[in-house]
Amino acid sequence: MLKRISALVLAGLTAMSVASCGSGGSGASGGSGTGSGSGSDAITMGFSQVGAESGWRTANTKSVQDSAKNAGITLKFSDAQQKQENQIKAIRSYIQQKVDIIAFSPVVESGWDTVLKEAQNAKIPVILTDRAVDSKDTTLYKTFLGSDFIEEGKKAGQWLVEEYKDTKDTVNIVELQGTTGSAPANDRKAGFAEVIGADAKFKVVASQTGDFTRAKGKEVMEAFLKSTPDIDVLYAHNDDMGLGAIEAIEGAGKVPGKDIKIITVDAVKDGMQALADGKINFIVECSPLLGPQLMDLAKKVVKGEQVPARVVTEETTFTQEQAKQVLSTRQY
Ligand code: GYE
Repeated sequence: MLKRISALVLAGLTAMSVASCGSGGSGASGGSGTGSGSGSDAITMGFSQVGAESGWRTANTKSVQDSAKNAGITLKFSDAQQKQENQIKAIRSYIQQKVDIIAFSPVVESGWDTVLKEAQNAKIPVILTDRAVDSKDTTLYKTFLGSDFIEEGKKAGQWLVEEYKDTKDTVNIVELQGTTGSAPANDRKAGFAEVIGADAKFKVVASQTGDFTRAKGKEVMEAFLKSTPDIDVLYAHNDDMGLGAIEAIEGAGKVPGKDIKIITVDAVKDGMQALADGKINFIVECSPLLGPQLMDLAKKVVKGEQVPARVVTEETTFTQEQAKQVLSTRQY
């Protein structure tokens, strides 16, 4: 399977220089002795991860850690356990430690301006990875590397439209949303709604967060099954919630993939296995392997080179047949 990364260059936005973080060392590395030595190439990155909520996240963490090692970048890593306050604390501590660059995957979209301003005032550049922020001031970060989540939601919707093209009957859909306020939850919902909204037969009869976890996906699906008769389709914003929901569906004596059709996002191994087994019907891919690009971008930013304001990961989709073919070579 091809996995290509395409860079969309938005001219002009990234022209700001990062004079203080480069090789000069005057003032930037203070006296803390974080490997500044000759001062030139050693880069220390502070990375604040969302948490360990899903298979996707585990693969993403590994990708970041492995790539830092391969790129010779010293990584200070912290896990925020899906809490914004923990991420803000981590970023502040990275500022205090005078790292060369900060990268983070913001758990939710809003509420970052103050801490990003603090980093900017300290002249420490920031890269957003995986998830976006909704800050109006785009000079607060150098670039955003990650998927187009609206597009992912649209792909999920398009499959559904095609699958039900020959019926005029109402299609009752339940939705398991990702973490409330997160970019992937907001955008996967919006992209999906836009596509299915063109035909009134598609009805989202229940929609609730399952926080991107298996346990919550199961719990919420159990509640849906009790409160909502005649569910035709489940749209889960990630594989893990879908896998939890499958347990709930089987527990209720129904057959996942048949009695209730299931669409998920991510395409991690466990999800692909369930797709190949016929329990999931369609998966929209979202690649967690962002580490190598992140390290490349970080090196350029620290050198003061221009980088694209947005780097979009290119992704595909999988049917049950396609899952059977690629399962054995799946990396995550
Ligand atoms: O889809 C989900 C994870 O932000 C793209 O977060 C990521 C999402 C991913 O927990 O499984």
